[in-house]
Amino acid sequence: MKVTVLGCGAIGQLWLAALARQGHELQGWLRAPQTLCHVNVTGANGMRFQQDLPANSREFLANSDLLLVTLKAFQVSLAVKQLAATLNASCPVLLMHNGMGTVEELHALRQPLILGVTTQAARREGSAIIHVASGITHIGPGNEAGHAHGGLAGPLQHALPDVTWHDNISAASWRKLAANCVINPMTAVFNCPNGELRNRACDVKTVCNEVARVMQREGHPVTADDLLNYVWRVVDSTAENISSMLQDVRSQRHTEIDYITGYLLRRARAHGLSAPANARLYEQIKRKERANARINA
Ligand code: KPL
Repeated sequence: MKVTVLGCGAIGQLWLAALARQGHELQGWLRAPQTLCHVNVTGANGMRFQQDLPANSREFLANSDLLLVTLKAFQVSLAVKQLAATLNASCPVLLMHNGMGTVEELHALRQPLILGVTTQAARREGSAIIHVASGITHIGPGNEAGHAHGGLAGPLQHALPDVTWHDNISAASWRKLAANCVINPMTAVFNCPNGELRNRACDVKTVCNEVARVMQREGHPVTADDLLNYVWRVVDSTAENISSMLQDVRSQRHTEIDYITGYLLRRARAHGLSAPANARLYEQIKRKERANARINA
């Protein structure tokens, strides 16, 4: 396959390295245009991949068989819209980010849209990307045209297992959203690694119960206890992690809160539900974002 990867951060480089090892033709796409994209990944097995791959070629983009988007949620729709005119109308666009809401923003996209939810964990150490833990990547259609692209799961599975195709990706997206609604803002507010949320079990339960109620109204037959158990499994398996939102807050960057808790609150409102614990977390993170924006101004 000929693949363009838009967003060459930790997850983007992980896929670039994995797909390159399988002999696929690759390019990176960087927001500040460059001719080369440096990929430096140490795999979960200790194997290192270090290579300069081509970048930002319009001709390569026009002939790509897949556009894999690994940007932050708030960067996705503008960046995809800017490339869509060059992409072949039949080239699937696979979005892999935390949070939900980009599908709505890309409703007019003519290309097939695929959504990906991954538990692959990677982090940056200096100029290197460390593949911290293997996980599962769930993919499924994000628009009508996306339904025809279940065959993508094969080559992706060979490159970076496990990958599973779902005809309906909504349940997997909502479960990940639930974990992100609890872990990301709480760790950013309390400035702690994920595992320390074990000391705030009561708050975790309250936030999680509100998410479960919204999920039920969205048509997902989840119980509050099942969802809470799932969230604790994610907390425990990522106990040492500094969540992506806490990393963003510490680095005074914009966060994905509008696509995580913000999305949850929009869906709660649509169903006439209130979610006060989530609303409080949303306000606390927005306050941090505003303070950081003032520092950077
Ligand atoms: O997805 C994550 C993130 O940090 O964004 C979790 C699952 C919370 C792991 O840290």
